[in-house]
Amino acid sequence: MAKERGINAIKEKVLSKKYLVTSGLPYANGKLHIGHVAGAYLPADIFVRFRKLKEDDVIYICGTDEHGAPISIKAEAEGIEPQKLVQHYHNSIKNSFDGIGIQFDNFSGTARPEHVKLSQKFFLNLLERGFIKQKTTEQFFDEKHKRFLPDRYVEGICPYCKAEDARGDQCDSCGKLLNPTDLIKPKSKISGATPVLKETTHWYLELPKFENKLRKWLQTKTDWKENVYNFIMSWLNEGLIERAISRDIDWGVPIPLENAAGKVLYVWFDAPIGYISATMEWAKNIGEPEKWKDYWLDENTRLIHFIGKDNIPFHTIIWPAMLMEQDEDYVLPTDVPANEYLNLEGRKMSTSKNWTVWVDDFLEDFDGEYLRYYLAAIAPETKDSDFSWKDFQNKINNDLANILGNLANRVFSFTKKYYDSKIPKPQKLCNNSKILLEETDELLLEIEKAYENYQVRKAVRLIVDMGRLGNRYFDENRPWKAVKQDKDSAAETLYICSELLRRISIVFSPVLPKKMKMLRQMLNLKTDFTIKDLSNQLGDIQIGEISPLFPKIDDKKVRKQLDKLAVAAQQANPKPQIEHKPQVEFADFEKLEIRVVKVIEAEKIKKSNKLLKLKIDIGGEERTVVSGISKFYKPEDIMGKKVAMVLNVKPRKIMGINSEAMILAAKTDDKMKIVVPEGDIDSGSEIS
Ligand code: B3M
Ligand code: ZN
Repeated sequence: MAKERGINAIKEKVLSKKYLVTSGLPYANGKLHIGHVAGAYLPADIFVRFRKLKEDDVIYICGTDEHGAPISIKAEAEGIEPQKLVQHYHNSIKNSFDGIGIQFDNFSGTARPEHVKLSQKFFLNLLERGFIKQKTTEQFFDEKHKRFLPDRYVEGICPYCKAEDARGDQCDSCGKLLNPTDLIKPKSKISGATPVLKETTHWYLELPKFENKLRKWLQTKTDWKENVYNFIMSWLNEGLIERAISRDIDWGVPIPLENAAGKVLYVWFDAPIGYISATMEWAKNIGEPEKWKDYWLDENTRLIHFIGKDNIPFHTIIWPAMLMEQDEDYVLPTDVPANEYLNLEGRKMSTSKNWTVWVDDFLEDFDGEYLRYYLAAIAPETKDSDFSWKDFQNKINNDLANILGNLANRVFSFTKKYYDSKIPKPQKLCNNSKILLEETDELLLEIEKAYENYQVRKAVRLIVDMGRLGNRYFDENRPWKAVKQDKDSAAETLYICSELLRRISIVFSPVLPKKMKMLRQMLNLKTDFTIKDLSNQLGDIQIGEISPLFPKIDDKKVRKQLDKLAVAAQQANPKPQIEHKPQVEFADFEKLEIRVVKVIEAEKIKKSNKLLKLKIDIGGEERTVVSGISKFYKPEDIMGKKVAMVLNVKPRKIMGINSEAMILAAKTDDKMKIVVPEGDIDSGSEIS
């Protein structure tokens, strides 16, 4: 199945030429972070750039998701109007995208009038065709704030995986879609109180009516990524249910019906329609208002939705169903290459705990293309992956600086120094030059296939391998020696390495557009090119201005980032600050007599739930001790044990018993551990 799927995928992808690529619309309630970039934006941008290399007709459409509970919750928290909030974060997110070279043909927003109008049209089409019904049900109501609580205003325990922080519409831990009433121990996100159930009327998309059509359509998707295809089929096999598509909040697309005052469309109903409204806006912006139809109303369009895995159900079940029953014959998603999650330093990312890397912060210290490279190299394509600052530094300094940057630097500086920056194209090539070029031709084919199949990790690995081949070829040919005896052979080495770098400048451009443009300028090559240029081998070389392609990342900058995370971790789980006691003289410490003693008897003291009565042996001398350890140690736990005790604290009467020593134990709020010597040692041994 997988083999057949792969071949089909490549054959079909090569044939069709028109793409409409989208990425999940980021909520306009926060800044852009690396998890977003790795999941839905970088993979899409790389794919779009690759398609442009192939001279396909491709547009990349996105925008901010500006409705829904997350937005109104945040706006209320900040005491501003939702419109103001979304405008702020729309700009912030767009600036971050610009900083890392994510290039959309249009970046719109769903609070715009055209989007509202189109969403209402989608709703009415489905209603008139009998795919939406009205239902009165009980919904959570916050009595303190006198308002109904839609999905994301309710949090609780996931009924499936028992995750504590499940939201009313979806559990982030197991991905299950939920209704707020499914949650265990639900609580209002506004007041924290337990909400009550009250009757309210809403509109429901009758998904079960789409089951057969969806199954038939999904069965043609055998070339979809395994993780996506399996998720959908398991979802379908659980049976589709009607889903509420309206909410009792005032920020959103108003339901276009008389009896719907105060009700708006559920954000996940209107958001995907944003893909179309943003394309309409794009068409208007380029002065061809009807051009959006060339993409959305043409069955030859390959509609590719890049998303994170939590958005799979909406993009592969609900959204296609919505498209199937409209007055326009919209194209259905051709592919939905969802990525898995990106973790950070081995832990799940959490924006609320600031356990993330904000793109604007990253750009203060690092080149945006370094983020592109690293997130491509560790892309969570088939399983979650982990962003580690040390690994980031290593990959940049090794793969980019030491392999590719070093190759370019030595070839170009050598050419400048010994050949006055000019090398004529050699008339004939020696054998190992031909072999190198043949090896890189094979790699180029594999790289192209990898891009076709959204395997950016593989593409990037193979490109770095090309750099390794170049360095090995350079070292084996030793041009620094050859230049003294046989200048032409040294020239051939430099020429071949430059040709290799030229090829890399083309196939690496989807990942590192700016850096590859720099490389091409050093080679004095045109900076607009397509994949066809791969076959235009270098003519005479004229090296231009050279500069370091990939400056290394120093430890200081990485340290600064790790310190930031340490602060975030401390703030998220504040450890109680230890209050130290005043310092004492060493002589004071020496007055204490601390020894290893053996517990030879132990019993609970009646009428006390804290105290044990112990008899200890101090190397022949016996004493009685009363210790407050019985909440953590039963007599049998401590009997026969050698422990540390202070022997010269004045004896004290405790519960009528004369206690002649003090046991040493480490304790926290809920734990206590007695201090014992590591390994055996005689009773009475002094501890100092
Ligand atoms: N706004 C983003 C998310 O759930 C959501 C995507 C909408 S795509 C139509 O993370
Ligand atoms: Zn769950």
